[in-house]
Amino acid sequence: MKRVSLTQYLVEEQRLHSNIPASLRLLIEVVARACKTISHSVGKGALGDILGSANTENIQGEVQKKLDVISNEILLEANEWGGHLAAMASEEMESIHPIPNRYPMGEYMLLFDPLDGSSNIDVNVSIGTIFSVLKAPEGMTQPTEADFMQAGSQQVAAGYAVYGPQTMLVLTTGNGVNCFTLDREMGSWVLTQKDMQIPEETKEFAINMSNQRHWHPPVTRYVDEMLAGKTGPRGKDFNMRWIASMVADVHRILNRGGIFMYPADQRDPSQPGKLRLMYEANPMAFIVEQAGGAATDGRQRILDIAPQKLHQRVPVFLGSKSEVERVTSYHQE
Ligand code: P6P
Repeated sequence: MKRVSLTQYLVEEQRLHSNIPASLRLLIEVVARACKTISHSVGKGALGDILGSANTENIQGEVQKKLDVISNEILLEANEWGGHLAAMASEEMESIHPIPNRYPMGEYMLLFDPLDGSSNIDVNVSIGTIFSVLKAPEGMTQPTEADFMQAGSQQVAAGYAVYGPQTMLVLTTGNGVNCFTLDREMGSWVLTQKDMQIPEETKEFAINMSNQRHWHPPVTRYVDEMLAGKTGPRGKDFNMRWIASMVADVHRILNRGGIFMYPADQRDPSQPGKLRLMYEANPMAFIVEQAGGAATDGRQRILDIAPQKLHQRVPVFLGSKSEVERVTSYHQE
């Protein structure tokens, strides 16, 4: 296949759909370049002073890894001077990050989890960066958290980088999902998978089974039926995967199907699940739906949820459409 760079792809996509104006193309290219820098840092491992704890806590009360803080800084510094953004928000920062006054404000707002899967950093398992792009409200002059409270259906772009055996960038701007592989020698992103489609059927599920005793009945029923295998109500055997890096689990599902679940459970009703709506569930739901899959919180489309708080959590069921519809129907019975 003739090598198509990220820039060429974005220019041609704009010609086709007129939905990637120059400022959005700049935003995506800047984020992609920042992900290259994060990939380089992640790849150093113990050879760079980047592993282990930063001895600080984020808003979630989670101990931050050095790479969490480094990745967050890389994304902030890469994006604040370009004039394409009005503000940023990150899992690693309690409040929003307005563009400094010394730079012009743009029409977009960028949200990200700079390094997702931190528990895997120190043991060399794939991790990733997740990002979501919203339009700044018309006439906004001083960004506030309220300006970010837009449903996932309002996203103009979303993507993730996965730092694994290959470094890959998966992107949607609302016309399908495309995947780019980092050519480390050239330092460029090369289009390697076009219009990714999630198989509607699957035999593979992803959930952290250690929480099983806390699940609500619909989840228990759904998983028990799969564990019952060929002689059970599903009439077929299922396989299980849990990488504990959402980006890696979602990337597998984009490529070969599956269902990813991080449900609410009976432990703490005020914390429904572990994943955050604005910069984990929404971007992944946009990508999954654009690839022909489905994404719900057990009752409604994730992209339809009206956000209340920047760091709010949401239960997540996403992947092969037939399985997401089944487990969602169990919640509605
Ligand atoms: P658990 C990583 O910390 C993360 O936010 C997601 O990437 C991942 O799917 C989940 O948490 C793993 O959670 O409870 O299995 O460690």
